[in-house]
Amino acid sequence: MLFFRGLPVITLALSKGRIYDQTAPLLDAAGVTARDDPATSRKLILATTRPDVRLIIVRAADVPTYVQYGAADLGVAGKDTLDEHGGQGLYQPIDLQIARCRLVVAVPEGFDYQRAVRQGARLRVATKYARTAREHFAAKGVHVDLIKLYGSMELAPLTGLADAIVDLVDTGNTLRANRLKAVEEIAPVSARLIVNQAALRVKRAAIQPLLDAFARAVS
Ligand code: PRT
Ligand code: MG
Repeated sequence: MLFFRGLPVITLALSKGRIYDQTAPLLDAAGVTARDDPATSRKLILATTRPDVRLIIVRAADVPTYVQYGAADLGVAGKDTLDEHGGQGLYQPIDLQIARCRLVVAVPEGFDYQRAVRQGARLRVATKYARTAREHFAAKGVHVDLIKLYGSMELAPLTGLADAIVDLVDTGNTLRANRLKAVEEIAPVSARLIVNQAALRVKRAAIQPLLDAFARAVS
């Protein structure tokens, strides 16, 4: 365990972009402000105005992993990435209600998805959310071949790689720009504060006030 003048150091994992941008005001309200801006700095460990609190910058999908193994005590992760990770070892005390969007099934505008499902067609589905997609289609009794992608899922149906995608939608502009339509909502998504379960037991005195400050900043 890391200490600063007798206080345990608290490490919070965040991803650059919308998660960082929308978490920063909540952190400010909790008295924690980064000393560098991750949008311009190349540092991956950021000191804050609280000498016992530091931020680490990781890929969005890696946040649950850092917290699961205790490399970070806390993190902020979308429900999409948490469901895909599985949530082992994580306590999820607060829905921060930021970075909101929806996880959906989308297909080309001209494709009759409901009819394909009724007819028992086997669908090729491209997604980075393989686990969530597999569970969703299994629960519906739809047969799918899943194709794992790491980004730009919208391209898959346009190039013949897949019949459908499972992806996040916010305004719907990206789907429209690529002549796709959402045909099914799998889940609403927002970012959650996550905590390593062991860290919460061992560092409760240090972590609980931060959780309380987050909770106050959200409500
Ligand atoms: O981008 P990178 O490859 O680095 O990683 P990432 O995509 O995992 O991270 P990031 O920062 O893009 O997303 C982090 C989290 O933000 C996600 O895990 C979600 O929980 C949340 N979030 C909220 C979103 C969106 N809204 C969103 N609109 N993540 C992605 N998008 C993308 C979506 O994938 C699609 O390509 O934006 C596009 C759709 O937006 P609209 O407004 O055109 O519908
Ligand atoms: Mg992205």
